[in-house]
Amino acid sequence: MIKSLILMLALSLFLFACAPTIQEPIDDNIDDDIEEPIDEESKKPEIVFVDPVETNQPNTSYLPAFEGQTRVSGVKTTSPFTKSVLTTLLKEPWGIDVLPNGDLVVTEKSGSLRIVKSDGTIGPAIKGFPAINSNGQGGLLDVSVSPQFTQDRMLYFTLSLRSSQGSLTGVGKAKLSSDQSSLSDFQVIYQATPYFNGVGHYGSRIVFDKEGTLFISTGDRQSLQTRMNSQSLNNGHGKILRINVDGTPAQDNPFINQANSHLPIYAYGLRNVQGLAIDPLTGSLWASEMGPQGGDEINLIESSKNYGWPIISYGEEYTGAPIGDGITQKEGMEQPVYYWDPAVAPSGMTFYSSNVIPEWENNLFVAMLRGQHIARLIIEDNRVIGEERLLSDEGQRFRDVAMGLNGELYAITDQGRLYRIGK
Ligand SMILES: [Ca+2]
Repeated sequence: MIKSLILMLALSLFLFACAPTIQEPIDDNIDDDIEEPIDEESKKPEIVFVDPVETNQPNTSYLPAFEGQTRVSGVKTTSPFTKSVLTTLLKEPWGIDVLPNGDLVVTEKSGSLRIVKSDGTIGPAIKGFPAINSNGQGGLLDVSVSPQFTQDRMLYFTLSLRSSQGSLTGVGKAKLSSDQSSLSDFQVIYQATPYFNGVGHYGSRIVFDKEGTLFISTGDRQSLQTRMNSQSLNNGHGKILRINVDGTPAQDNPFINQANSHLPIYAYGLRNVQGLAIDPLTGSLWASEMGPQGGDEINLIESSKNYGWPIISYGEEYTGAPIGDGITQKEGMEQPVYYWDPAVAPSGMTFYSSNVIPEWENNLFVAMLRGQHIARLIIEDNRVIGEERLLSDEGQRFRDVAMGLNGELYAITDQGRLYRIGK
């Protein structure tokens, strides 16, 4: 009796367990779209949080404006990945981008462009640029491949242009020959005026947004004489600019109708932005900024906004004196999403727009010069929630990092190396 009761109970439990399987085909159409993202998510390993990566004393005693603005939890990549040095033969490379055929375009500061195959084979130095001031921080700086490259073969560059009045950050474009051996018709399309007799803080990243307009970053020219230019709308120093491919200001730029303003300005109050990246999901623009001593920043750049330099900063002068009034917050000025003290000197950056290494998807990778590593930042709701230092054993000053076509990252260093990081 008891035996048959148990049997019946087991049978009904079995049938109950089977029920969802029987019903599945009926629900299939309805559940399809809902279930897919959940499956995707489950492929992503859990984030492994560890101690914050920064263990050195900060230079200043400033407090962050919100929790998670600096020294967030460390994170650790658990998926296997490889790093390899593809070449050590580049000479002071500054900018890197990827052609539609997978070849890499790399600028060298002294004034040449090189095509590098994905196996590390370096092509000859391609010339064809105007007079460049490559002293100090100047030179042939960034490169960006036209979104229509397969049709127009155009490359866009930033470079420090030279004249008798000094130097400035310029933007130029030129056509790469079909055999990839030469550039023709170099044309300067934008100049971040005024000229200044100095060789520092050219900013100088250039990226295309989803509409095919160009964002360019500039610097404050590293002089007390020009520093306040970052706060003024009548010049191209210390800005994010937005222009069309013919050099004209983007038509919905925020100060386009304001008298005496430099029309390409998109955002201002920046010190020296050497990293720009577009979030592939949202299309929003992110910038890395070299602070003074301490106070390096990551900013989410929005039209017309003032990012505070040199009025607010989490850093100090190299003498240890405060910047201006020594304040970190002010009404009408944007807070950085994230900052570092002591300085790591952030340079080029990219979002990881692949799922080849699933836990890296949509993370921001930042090349660090002084910090000598590549930072991996996990960003959620426009806040950094985790930071990892990759390749920190290499002893390299990382200048720029770019996303390859097959889920791999490429990074260049001041010492002349090209790294491949991926599966
Ligand atoms: Ca700022």
